[in-house]
Amino acid sequence: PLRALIFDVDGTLAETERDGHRIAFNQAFADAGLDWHWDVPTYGRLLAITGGKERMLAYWQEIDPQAAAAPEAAGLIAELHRRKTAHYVRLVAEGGIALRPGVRRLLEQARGAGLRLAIATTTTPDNVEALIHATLGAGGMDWFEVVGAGDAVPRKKPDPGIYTWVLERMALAPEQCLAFEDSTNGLRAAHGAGLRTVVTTGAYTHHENFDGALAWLDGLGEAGAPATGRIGSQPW
Ligand code: XBP
Ligand code: MG
Repeated sequence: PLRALIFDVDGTLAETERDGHRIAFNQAFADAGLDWHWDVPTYGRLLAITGGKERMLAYWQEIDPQAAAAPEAAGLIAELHRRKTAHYVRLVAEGGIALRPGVRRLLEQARGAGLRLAIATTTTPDNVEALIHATLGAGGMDWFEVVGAGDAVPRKKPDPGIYTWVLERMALAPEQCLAFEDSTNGLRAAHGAGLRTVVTTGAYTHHENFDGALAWLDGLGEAGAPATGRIGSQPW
Protein backbone atom coordinates (compact mmCIF):
# COMPACT_ATOMS: atom_id res chain seq x y z
CA PRO A 1 0.00 0.00 0.00
CA LEU A 2 0.95 3.62 -0.47
CA ARG A 3 2.76 4.92 2.61
CA ALA A 4 4.41 8.21 1.67
CA LEU A 5 4.49 11.13 -0.73
CA ILE A 6 7.85 12.68 -1.64
CA PHE A 7 7.86 16.18 -3.05
CA ASP A 8 10.25 18.15 -5.18
CA VAL A 9 10.23 21.82 -4.15
CA ASP A 10 11.21 24.17 -6.97
CA GLY A 11 8.54 24.18 -9.63
CA THR A 12 6.44 21.56 -7.83
CA LEU A 13 5.42 23.01 -4.46
CA ALA A 14 5.78 26.54 -5.84
CA GLU A 15 6.88 28.41 -8.95
CA THR A 16 10.14 29.54 -7.40
CA GLU A 17 12.47 29.83 -10.35
CA ARG A 18 11.60 32.86 -12.52
CA ASP A 19 10.61 35.32 -9.79
CA GLY A 20 12.60 33.78 -6.94
CA HIS A 21 15.87 32.03 -7.65
CA ARG A 22 16.53 33.95 -10.88
CA ILE A 23 16.08 37.32 -9.17
CA ALA A 24 18.28 36.24 -6.26
CA PHE A 25 21.06 35.11 -8.60
CA ASN A 26 20.96 38.46 -10.40
CA GLN A 27 21.08 40.34 -7.09
CA ALA A 28 24.12 38.33 -6.03
CA PHE A 29 25.83 39.09 -9.35
CA ALA A 30 25.14 42.80 -8.88
CA ASP A 31 26.46 42.68 -5.27
CA ALA A 32 29.71 41.22 -6.58
CA GLY A 33 30.00 43.88 -9.28
CA LEU A 34 29.68 41.29 -12.05
CA ASP A 35 27.98 42.25 -15.30
CA TRP A 36 26.20 38.89 -15.43
CA HIS A 37 22.44 39.05 -15.82
CA TRP A 38 20.11 36.10 -16.37
CA ASP A 39 16.98 37.11 -18.26
CA VAL A 40 13.96 34.80 -18.32
CA PRO A 41 14.90 32.78 -21.45
CA THR A 42 18.57 32.53 -20.46
CA TYR A 43 17.58 31.21 -17.05
CA GLY A 44 15.23 28.71 -18.68
CA ARG A 45 18.14 27.33 -20.68
CA LEU A 46 20.41 27.24 -17.61
CA LEU A 47 17.84 25.25 -15.61
CA ALA A 48 19.10 22.19 -17.50
CA ILE A 49 21.91 22.28 -14.91
CA THR A 50 20.46 21.66 -11.46
CA GLY A 51 21.96 23.25 -8.36
CA GLY A 52 22.77 26.92 -8.03
CA LYS A 53 26.53 26.54 -7.64
CA GLU A 54 26.66 24.09 -10.54
CA ARG A 55 24.49 26.43 -12.67
CA MET A 56 26.72 29.45 -12.04
CA LEU A 57 29.87 27.48 -12.80
CA ALA A 58 28.39 26.14 -16.05
CA TYR A 59 27.49 29.69 -17.10
CA TRP A 60 30.94 30.97 -16.22
CA GLN A 61 32.54 28.15 -18.23
CA GLU A 62 30.39 29.25 -21.16
CA ILE A 63 31.35 32.93 -21.11
CA ASP A 64 34.93 32.74 -19.80
CA PRO A 65 36.31 29.18 -19.59
CA GLN A 66 39.77 30.35 -18.52
CA ALA A 67 38.57 32.36 -15.53
CA ALA A 68 36.16 29.59 -14.56
CA ALA A 69 39.08 27.14 -14.45
CA ALA A 70 41.24 29.36 -12.20
CA PRO A 71 41.96 28.17 -8.63
CA GLU A 72 39.97 31.01 -7.06
CA ALA A 73 36.81 30.22 -9.06
CA ALA A 74 35.34 27.80 -6.53
CA GLY A 75 35.65 30.42 -3.77
CA LEU A 76 33.85 33.05 -5.80
CA ILE A 77 31.07 30.63 -6.71
CA ALA A 78 30.65 29.72 -3.04
CA GLU A 79 30.48 33.39 -2.03
CA LEU A 80 28.02 34.22 -4.81
CA HIS A 81 25.88 31.30 -3.71
CA ARG A 82 25.86 32.42 -0.06
CA ARG A 83 24.66 35.84 -1.18
CA LYS A 84 22.15 34.36 -3.60
CA THR A 85 20.71 32.19 -0.82
CA ALA A 86 20.38 35.20 1.50
CA HIS A 87 18.55 37.16 -1.21
CA TYR A 88 16.27 34.22 -1.98
CA VAL A 89 15.43 33.60 1.66
CA ARG A 90 14.56 37.28 2.15
CA LEU A 91 12.44 37.39 -0.99
CA VAL A 92 10.49 34.32 0.07
CA ALA A 93 10.11 35.53 3.67
CA GLU A 94 8.61 38.74 2.30
CA GLY A 95 5.83 36.58 0.84
CA GLY A 96 6.99 36.81 -2.75
CA ILE A 97 6.18 33.17 -3.61
CA ALA A 98 2.94 31.22 -3.08
CA LEU A 99 2.30 27.47 -3.15
CA ARG A 100 0.95 26.21 -6.47
CA PRO A 101 -2.82 25.61 -6.62
CA GLY A 102 -3.86 22.39 -4.92
CA VAL A 103 -0.58 21.84 -3.08
CA ARG A 104 -1.85 22.78 0.36
CA ARG A 105 -5.01 20.73 -0.20
CA LEU A 106 -3.00 17.65 -1.18
CA LEU A 107 -0.62 18.01 1.78
CA GLU A 108 -3.53 18.38 4.21
CA GLN A 109 -5.45 15.45 2.72
CA ALA A 110 -2.36 13.25 2.75
CA ARG A 111 -1.72 14.09 6.40
CA GLY A 112 -5.35 13.38 7.19
CA ALA A 113 -5.06 10.00 5.47
CA GLY A 114 -2.00 9.09 7.54
CA LEU A 115 0.48 9.26 4.67
CA ARG A 116 4.04 10.19 5.54
CA LEU A 117 5.51 13.23 3.78
CA ALA A 118 9.04 14.02 2.66
CA ILE A 119 11.00 16.40 0.45
CA ALA A 120 13.66 15.58 -2.15
CA THR A 121 15.18 18.68 -3.74
CA THR A 122 18.42 19.99 -5.15
CA THR A 123 17.94 23.38 -3.55
CA THR A 124 19.64 24.57 -0.36
CA PRO A 125 17.99 23.57 2.98
CA ASP A 126 17.62 27.26 4.03
CA ASN A 127 15.53 27.86 0.90
CA VAL A 128 13.19 24.97 1.68
CA GLU A 129 12.67 26.20 5.23
CA ALA A 130 12.02 29.76 4.10
CA LEU A 131 9.39 28.64 1.60
CA ILE A 132 7.65 26.26 3.99
CA HIS A 133 7.59 28.84 6.79
CA ALA A 134 6.25 31.55 4.51
CA THR A 135 3.51 29.34 3.05
CA LEU A 136 2.56 26.75 5.69
CA GLY A 137 3.54 28.68 8.80
CA ALA A 138 6.11 28.20 11.54
CA GLY A 139 5.17 24.54 12.13
CA GLY A 140 5.17 23.65 8.44
CA MET A 141 8.52 21.86 8.49
CA ASP A 142 7.06 19.36 10.98
CA TRP A 143 4.75 18.13 8.24
CA PHE A 144 7.78 16.60 6.53
CA GLU A 145 9.40 13.65 8.21
CA VAL A 146 12.54 13.73 6.04
CA VAL A 147 13.99 16.62 4.07
CA GLY A 148 16.62 15.69 1.51
CA ALA A 149 18.12 18.89 0.11
CA GLY A 150 21.13 20.45 -1.58
CA ASP A 151 24.52 18.94 -0.86
CA ALA A 152 23.16 16.03 1.22
CA VAL A 153 24.25 13.89 -1.71
CA PRO A 154 27.28 14.39 -3.97
CA ARG A 155 25.33 14.45 -7.24
CA LYS A 156 22.17 16.44 -7.89
CA LYS A 157 19.13 15.52 -9.99
CA PRO A 158 18.81 13.91 -12.53
CA ASP A 159 20.95 11.61 -10.39
CA PRO A 160 18.57 9.53 -8.23
CA GLY A 161 20.80 9.97 -5.15
CA ILE A 162 18.59 12.40 -3.26
CA TYR A 163 15.53 10.15 -3.64
CA THR A 164 17.48 7.10 -2.53
CA TRP A 165 18.77 9.12 0.46
CA VAL A 166 15.19 10.01 1.46
CA LEU A 167 13.90 6.44 0.98
CA GLU A 168 16.70 5.09 3.17
CA ARG A 169 15.92 7.52 5.95
CA MET A 170 12.22 6.67 5.80
CA ALA A 171 13.03 2.96 5.64
CA LEU A 172 10.57 2.60 2.77
CA ALA A 173 10.76 0.82 -0.58
CA PRO A 174 10.09 2.91 -3.68
CA GLU A 175 6.90 0.91 -4.36
CA GLN A 176 5.46 2.31 -1.13
CA CYS A 177 5.88 5.92 -2.23
CA LEU A 178 4.80 8.41 -4.85
CA ALA A 179 7.04 11.25 -6.05
CA PHE A 180 5.85 14.66 -7.26
CA GLU A 181 7.99 16.50 -9.80
CA ASP A 182 7.80 19.28 -12.39
CA SER A 183 10.83 18.69 -14.64
CA THR A 184 12.48 15.97 -16.73
CA ASN A 185 15.56 16.24 -14.51
CA GLY A 186 13.34 15.55 -11.51
CA LEU A 187 11.42 12.75 -13.24
CA ARG A 188 14.69 11.05 -14.22
CA ALA A 189 15.89 11.27 -10.62
CA ALA A 190 12.66 9.81 -9.22
CA HIS A 191 12.48 7.06 -11.85
CA GLY A 192 16.14 6.25 -11.24
CA ALA A 193 15.24 5.56 -7.62
CA GLY A 194 12.34 3.33 -8.74
CA LEU A 195 9.55 5.76 -7.80
CA ARG A 196 6.25 6.21 -9.57
CA THR A 197 5.94 9.88 -10.31
CA VAL A 198 3.20 12.45 -10.75
CA VAL A 199 4.40 15.35 -12.88
CA THR A 200 2.79 18.77 -12.61
CA THR A 201 4.34 20.87 -15.34
CA GLY A 202 5.14 24.51 -14.73
CA ALA A 203 6.21 27.77 -16.32
CA TYR A 204 9.63 26.50 -17.34
CA THR A 205 8.78 22.83 -17.98
CA HIS A 206 5.43 22.66 -19.84
CA HIS A 207 7.27 21.97 -23.12
CA GLU A 208 9.23 18.99 -21.72
CA ASN A 209 8.31 15.36 -22.38
CA PHE A 210 7.08 13.29 -19.45
CA ASP A 211 6.29 9.96 -21.07
CA GLY A 212 6.56 7.28 -18.45
CA ALA A 213 5.19 9.43 -15.63
CA LEU A 214 2.28 7.94 -13.70
CA ALA A 215 0.43 11.19 -14.37
CA TRP A 216 1.34 14.17 -16.55
CA LEU A 217 -0.77 17.14 -15.51
CA ASP A 218 -0.67 20.92 -15.75
CA GLY A 219 -1.12 21.18 -11.99
CA LEU A 220 -2.91 19.58 -9.07
CA GLY A 221 -6.07 21.57 -9.73
CA GLU A 222 -8.28 23.52 -7.41
CA ALA A 223 -12.05 23.64 -7.00
CA GLY A 224 -13.39 25.34 -10.12
CA ALA A 225 -10.09 24.98 -11.96
CA PRO A 226 -9.43 21.25 -12.37
CA ALA A 227 -6.12 19.91 -13.62
CA THR A 228 -5.82 18.72 -17.19
CA GLY A 229 -3.42 16.24 -18.74
CA ARG A 230 -3.36 12.50 -18.50
CA ILE A 231 -3.15 9.76 -15.93
CA GLY A 232 -1.43 6.75 -17.40
CA SER A 233 -2.71 6.80 -20.97
CA GLN A 234 -6.14 8.17 -20.02
CA PRO A 235 -6.92 11.85 -20.67
CA TRP A 236 -7.75 13.65 -17.43
C1 XBP B 1 15.94 23.07 -8.47
C2 XBP B 1 17.25 23.62 -8.76
C3 XBP B 1 17.90 24.50 -7.81
C4 XBP B 1 17.41 25.92 -7.74
C5 XBP B 1 18.45 26.77 -7.06
O1 XBP B 1 15.77 21.80 -9.13
O2 XBP B 1 17.84 23.30 -9.75
O3 XBP B 1 19.22 24.56 -8.18
O4 XBP B 1 17.20 26.42 -9.05
O5 XBP B 1 18.72 26.33 -5.79
P1 XBP B 1 14.71 20.71 -8.63
P2 XBP B 1 20.19 26.50 -5.12
O6 XBP B 1 13.37 21.37 -8.59
O7 XBP B 1 14.76 19.63 -9.70
O8 XBP B 1 15.15 20.18 -7.29
O9 XBP B 1 20.78 27.79 -5.62
O10 XBP B 1 19.93 26.52 -3.64
O11 XBP B 1 21.01 25.32 -5.57
MG1 MG C 1 11.61 21.04 -9.69
